[in-house]
Amino acid sequence: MVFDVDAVSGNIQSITLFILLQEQVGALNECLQVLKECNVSMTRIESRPSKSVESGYEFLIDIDMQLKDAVQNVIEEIKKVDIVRDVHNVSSLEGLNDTEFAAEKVPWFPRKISDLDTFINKVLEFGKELSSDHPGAQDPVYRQRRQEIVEKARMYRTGQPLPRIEYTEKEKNTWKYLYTRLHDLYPKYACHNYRQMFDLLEQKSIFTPDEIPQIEDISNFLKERTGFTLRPVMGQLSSRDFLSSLAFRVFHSTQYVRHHSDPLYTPEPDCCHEFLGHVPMLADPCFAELAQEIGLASLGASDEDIKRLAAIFWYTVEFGICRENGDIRVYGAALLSSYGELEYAFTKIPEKRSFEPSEVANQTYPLTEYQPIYFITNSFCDATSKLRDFSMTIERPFQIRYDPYTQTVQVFDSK
Ligand code: NLE
Ligand code: FE
Repeated sequence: MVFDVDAVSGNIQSITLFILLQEQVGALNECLQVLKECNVSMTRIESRPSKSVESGYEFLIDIDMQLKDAVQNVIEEIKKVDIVRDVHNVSSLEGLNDTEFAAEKVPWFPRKISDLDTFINKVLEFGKELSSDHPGAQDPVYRQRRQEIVEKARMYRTGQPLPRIEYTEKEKNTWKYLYTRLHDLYPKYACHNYRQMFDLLEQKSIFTPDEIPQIEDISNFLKERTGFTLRPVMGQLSSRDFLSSLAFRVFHSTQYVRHHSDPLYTPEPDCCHEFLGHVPMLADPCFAELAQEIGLASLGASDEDIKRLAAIFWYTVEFGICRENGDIRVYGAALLSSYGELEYAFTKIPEKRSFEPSEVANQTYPLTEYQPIYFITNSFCDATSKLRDFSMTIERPFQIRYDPYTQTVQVFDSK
């Protein structure tokens, strides 16, 4: 035994160690042996492949220490293990402070779930004032109704009950019309994972053609399935803000309904798009994990990288198509919520290319028209693993870990 940290009494403190190992059979075991010899109890461990060292592995290990000064001794002992490339106490850094962030020119990002409240009034052009080519732009009654609905999103703060909307007959008719039309197309065009979750939502009577679901009921459903929750939003957020919320498994959802004059396509997100497009996919555990990973990769990323992540998001989460049993199927939300574009996507008009993250990341796209190009992946699983590979390539001068218990992100120096 090297020394016994329990020998001195004091308050127990939780310390997080960052350890970088060269991959080798039993490598981790050797480090854990050191902890055992130091009589240190480990309370949590996380691992991932290293981005900086080839065939290296990074571990974050939480240990309970009674004596703070003993941490350095433990670190020194671990350093002696020859496959250890780096080890340091990341909890002592308590994240990089604001001055360090400013020096590194790291854009601000949310650290805790209530930080998402800062996005409330930051909506893009469509949000409060409809742009002129929106079908509802010239309809004062529609605009007034939207105002009423977004007002509830404006008042919402993290932790409050999610606002419920009493939808009008006109809105319910729009929903019902789109729902029934899409319902007929899904068996032919929607991917397996989507249909499975859609069926479950129907079984639970959350999805029915007659009633527009409430975000509260959907959020409770998602929470049980994947830990995702919805929060109301006044309109479209910037890519940076929107993506960052995914790090917390929070999905921003509009509550207003598209204009009744064109139920089969709307240029911007509305609740039909969020519910019929995104919700079934967010209920899939594999997809949820992936969505969060993109969110985590976006935190503090450069403007250039946010643009690339947003393009990848666009061509997968919004407009993704995959192969399934020799056919092509849709998993992208913006197609799954638009009868018009869903049918169009399967015609010969749009170009279809195979999905290559590095190509897609630099692709530009129209926001408010049918897409000229779609990208196809080999399978839904392949799409998620390609997305993951891409999100791993985003370089930042620090590392991030999400703590689901406190719903906070921990930032630490990885240099
Ligand atoms: N065009 C989609 C629809 O009609 O549902 C909405 C797109 C949101 C990005
Ligand atoms: Fe969307």
